[in-house]
Amino acid sequence: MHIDWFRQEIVFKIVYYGPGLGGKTTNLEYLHAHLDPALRSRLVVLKSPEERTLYFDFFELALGAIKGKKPRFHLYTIPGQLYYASSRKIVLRGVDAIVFVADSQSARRQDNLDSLMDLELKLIEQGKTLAQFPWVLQYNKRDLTEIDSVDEMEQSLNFLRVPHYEAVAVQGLAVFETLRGVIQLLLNKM
Ligand SMILES: Nc1nc2c(ncn2[C@@H]2O[C@H](COP(=O)(O)OP(=O)(O)OP(=O)(O)O)[C@@H](O)[C@H]2O)c(=O)[nH]1
Ligand SMILES: [Mg+2]
Repeated sequence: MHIDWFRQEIVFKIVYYGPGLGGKTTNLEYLHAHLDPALRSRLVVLKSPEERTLYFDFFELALGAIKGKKPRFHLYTIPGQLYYASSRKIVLRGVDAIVFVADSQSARRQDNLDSLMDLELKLIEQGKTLAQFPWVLQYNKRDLTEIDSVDEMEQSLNFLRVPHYEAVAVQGLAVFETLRGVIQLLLNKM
């Protein structure tokens, strides 16, 4: 979080984290397409020809007012592919809250865990830890057939009992709920 004194604004950074192809960019694209254009900036999407995030995606969302200051939320995604570790580290710098987008497909179980571990290690480098940080879990791709049950995903990933959302990001299901949930946690923590 930082305060922009000139613009009288509080700026929060929310990062969508998770394994490659889990649906992070899809979440941001859906939010951006369905928000009032007056409340949001242009969407910056940096994709490879194969539609994979190269560096990050980003847009800014403006909401209400807190004690005379206008909160701005900077929403970012990270590139999930393994070899973009340095981009992930840079995007995660100064993060205030996280949406972890897990891929519900059973074949991705280990990738979800690896990504969550990678996130924890990067937070520790910043002197933070998941146990004391506002974050939520999104179990995405609930529309597919070869998926783990929500109970199984809870057992595997939600050892800290954070709020979780069952989503189908391509259809926009639970995409706004997830964002509302993480903003709520973040503001409660303030
Ligand atoms: N069936 C299904 N497909 C989805 C869902 N959400 C996203 N997808 C698809 O999954 C693929 C990957 O989605 P992205 O949003 O690009 O994934 P990402 O997490 O940004 O991936 P990286 O940028 O590589 O880290 C795309 O083809 C999406 O259309 C979902 O809920 N259900
Ligand atoms: Mg992406």
